[in-house]
Amino acid sequence: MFPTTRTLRRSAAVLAAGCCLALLAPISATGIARPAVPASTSLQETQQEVRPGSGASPHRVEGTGEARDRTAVSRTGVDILAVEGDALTVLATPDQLAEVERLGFPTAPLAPRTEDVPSDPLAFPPNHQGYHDFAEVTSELRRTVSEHPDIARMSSIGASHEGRDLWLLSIGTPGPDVPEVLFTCSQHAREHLTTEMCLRIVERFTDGYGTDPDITRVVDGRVIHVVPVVNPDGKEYDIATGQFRSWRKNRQGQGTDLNRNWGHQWGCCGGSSGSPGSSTYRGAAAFSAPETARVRDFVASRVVGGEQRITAHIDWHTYSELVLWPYGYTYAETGPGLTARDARVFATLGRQLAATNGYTPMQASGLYITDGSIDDWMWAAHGIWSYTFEMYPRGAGGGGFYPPDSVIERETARNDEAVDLLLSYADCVPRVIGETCS
Ligand code: 0X9
Ligand code: ZN
Repeated sequence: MFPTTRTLRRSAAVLAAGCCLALLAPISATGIARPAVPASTSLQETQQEVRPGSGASPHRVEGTGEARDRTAVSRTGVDILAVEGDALTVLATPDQLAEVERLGFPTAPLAPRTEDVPSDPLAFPPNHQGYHDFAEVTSELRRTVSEHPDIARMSSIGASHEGRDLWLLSIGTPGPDVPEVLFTCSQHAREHLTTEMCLRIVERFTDGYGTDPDITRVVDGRVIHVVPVVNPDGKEYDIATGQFRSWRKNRQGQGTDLNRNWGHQWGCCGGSSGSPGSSTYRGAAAFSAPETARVRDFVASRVVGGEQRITAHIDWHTYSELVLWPYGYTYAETGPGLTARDARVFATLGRQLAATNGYTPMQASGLYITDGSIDDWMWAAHGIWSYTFEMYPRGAGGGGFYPPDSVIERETARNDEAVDLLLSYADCVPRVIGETCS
């Protein structure tokens, strides 16, 4: 069994360290040896289940220093695992590689790495037992509300495709003059560190209430909404065999990439795929995934008296250490519903957020074009100042999508200041460029 209490969670790495060394196991994207590239920019991700015999193998793609190059490579259908300097690390089939080469990008094979074999087929593997699976998230949230019934409420905003609850933990007391901030985690199944980020936010703003004056002030003046696992089916599937599957999507059919299923400019611009087997499959229609639809409905429910109470949002991902803002569907800095002033607010606060954690700030399309992503919709549909954070590691060296649990404390704490900063601006985000709000 793995630890469930916070105390145990902190000591899990120590316990696990004595357990197992790496043994041979099926190759997974988890274990892909990505070249360590200094000053790497970022990443993207994969999408498909990676199995021995799937025909996809890890390759380096050179000459991809520009967002347009990365977008072109992405459109061939390869799984982009990392964006580091002028090169991409991808999982690609022979046909995809041929297409990438045809486009003029040199490729080179990379050696796969082996993966740990877990001791418990239902748990996270050794060195990862400090991560919370869905049942542990549920217990942690239940414990939190039982210990803090005065400030914390737990509810389900609906069910996933396979029927799991989409938990919402809300902290603080709503009111007409109380700005609300939303944090969403684990849209992408394998990005388990982000669940831990959401749990940390829950823990910090509940345990600190009444003892830490800064926390108390924030909770008295804001409502904090946290959805720790937007994609519980995918998360469970990723760990169900005890070997990480490098699964990205939800579990509807062949899987929908939830971060391509949102309803602003859905499927518009070559930033997603219409093929169900693709890692960036956008789904049959915008909000065809129950998980995105339920978050959409929750956000809509926060429109009270014609006004959206949620003013700011972070959607947490891994990895590459980036702070991203809308729009992702176009390279243009402005677009319908996003003025030059809005772009200035996004960029100014985005840079300030990145200054707190050392991440690299950029407009989302600076990474590569994505359409149907959550942040574009949050802004366009609700005027919510929405950021996407790509957490640790920066590049291949730190364990990719599966860093050991020993980094959880450090890499989630690293974002405390950014979270606090966003909360501090939630009453008037344009204050960041000197504007006042009525
Ligand atoms: O491709 C994605 O969905 C994100 N990268 S990940 O590796 N976590 O999958 C990046 C999304 C960037 N675009 C927007 N935020 N709009
Ligand atoms: Zn992601």
